[in-house]
Amino acid sequence: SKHSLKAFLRRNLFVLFTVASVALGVILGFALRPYNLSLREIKHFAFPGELLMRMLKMLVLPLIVSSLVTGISSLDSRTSGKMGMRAVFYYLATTLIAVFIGIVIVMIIRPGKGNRDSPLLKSENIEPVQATDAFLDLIRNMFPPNLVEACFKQYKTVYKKIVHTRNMTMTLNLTDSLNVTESNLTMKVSKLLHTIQETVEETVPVSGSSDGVNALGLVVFSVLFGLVIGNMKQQGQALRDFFDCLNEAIMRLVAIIIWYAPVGIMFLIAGKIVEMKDLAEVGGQLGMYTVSVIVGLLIHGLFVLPLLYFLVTRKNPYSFIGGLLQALITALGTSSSSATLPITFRCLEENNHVDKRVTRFVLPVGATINMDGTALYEAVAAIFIAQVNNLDLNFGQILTISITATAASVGAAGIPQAGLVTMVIVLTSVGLPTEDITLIIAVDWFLDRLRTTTNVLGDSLGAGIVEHLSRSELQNRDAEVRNSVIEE
Ligand code: DAS
Repeated sequence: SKHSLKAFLRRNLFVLFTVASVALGVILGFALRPYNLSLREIKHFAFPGELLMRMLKMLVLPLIVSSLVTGISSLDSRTSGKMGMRAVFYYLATTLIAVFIGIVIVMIIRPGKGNRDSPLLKSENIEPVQATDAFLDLIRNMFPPNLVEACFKQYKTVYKKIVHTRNMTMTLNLTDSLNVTESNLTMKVSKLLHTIQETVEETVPVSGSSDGVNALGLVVFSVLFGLVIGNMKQQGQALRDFFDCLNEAIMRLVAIIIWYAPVGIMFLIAGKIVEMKDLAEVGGQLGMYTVSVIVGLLIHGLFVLPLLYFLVTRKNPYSFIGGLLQALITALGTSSSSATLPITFRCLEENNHVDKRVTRFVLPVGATINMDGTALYEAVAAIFIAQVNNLDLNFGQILTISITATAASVGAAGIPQAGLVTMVIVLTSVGLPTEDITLIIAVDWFLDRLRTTTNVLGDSLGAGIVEHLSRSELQNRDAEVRNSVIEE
């Protein structure tokens, strides 16, 4: 019929449009590299991409609050309790599996072995961060003193200690193989400092800027608030309607923004390709480290998670993933699970027809605390840094890394390079030098995109799994609502 053709075109046309925009972005990026644009010119060129990031981030705050409050208050506490338990169990299980895969891969490939042939940073006078203040910072973020603080301040202490970009003195002991001239060296240092500085600004919303949403604090607040107004029967109806309407309005805004997303993604990817360092400079160890992370993410994302989905739902996971392509590509472009959240909602509800009561509940929570890609990445990075320092980790340390990588991924916000920040906890937990984080910054912007895509994939398959496991409760709920309407 006409309608189904329209829906089919809209869904597939969109995905083709978005895939084409990624391909165009890559081509455009490589075409512009020979012009050696300055960082400023690149920023101007990639401006349309920054616009998309800001549009999506603008929606994140109202979307998380309205979808969680609506989702939880529309369920009775027994159902939401059961659904919550299933979701948390799924998150924990898949994150631990991801960490296990990462550790096995990095122990087999051993990227850090051998002499240091890649340009290394030996950075002086950076105070190593204690795991305690990193942990305390995460817990502190969950209980914000006020809603404004809840939304914006994040990672202030931890990140500022890792890289004092402005007054950080670094000496690059480049191996002679790079035959670096003096001027070239200063250019490298300034470019690297600028990159680190940008990472800091992007990840740590310093007091002035307020574009880093503290999703963890928001999720905790919204869950509690949703539970409470869910139990305020008639009295809470007005609020429940308000948040339901707010959620609907946000999703309509998403329907508009989604038309612009492919253009934004094209410029985001092109801008990053123009800016990235020459792969030749990256060096052997970092290259093998990148391969280790990619192999781990592919095994987890393309085999383990789909297999788990199939075992639970007996449905074809790859057709489910087909409906997610728009969200996965947005995650690849924006490297932020939170920013992708509006599109993840739309893909699950419109393409995969997952029950809204499930998506509203599990997606905001999943996008914030369920990060399989990040956990795998942090375990691999920690063991890589140990190998680079010729440290052989014993079983106890590897177990500690597994636990802290899981905890750190829960604490990482869904913003770019958050995984780089919370990795401090993993490193300090086994006594590894936190300043060695600067060893992997050069490839982090690329790996961040891949781990974010894995994070979004894990959250989405999780929604499908939780929906399947909760189908009886949902059907009972539907029956109750129908009966109550008939009674009225
Ligand atoms: N970029 C984060 C996300 O949005 C993941 C990370 O930094 O590890 O999921």
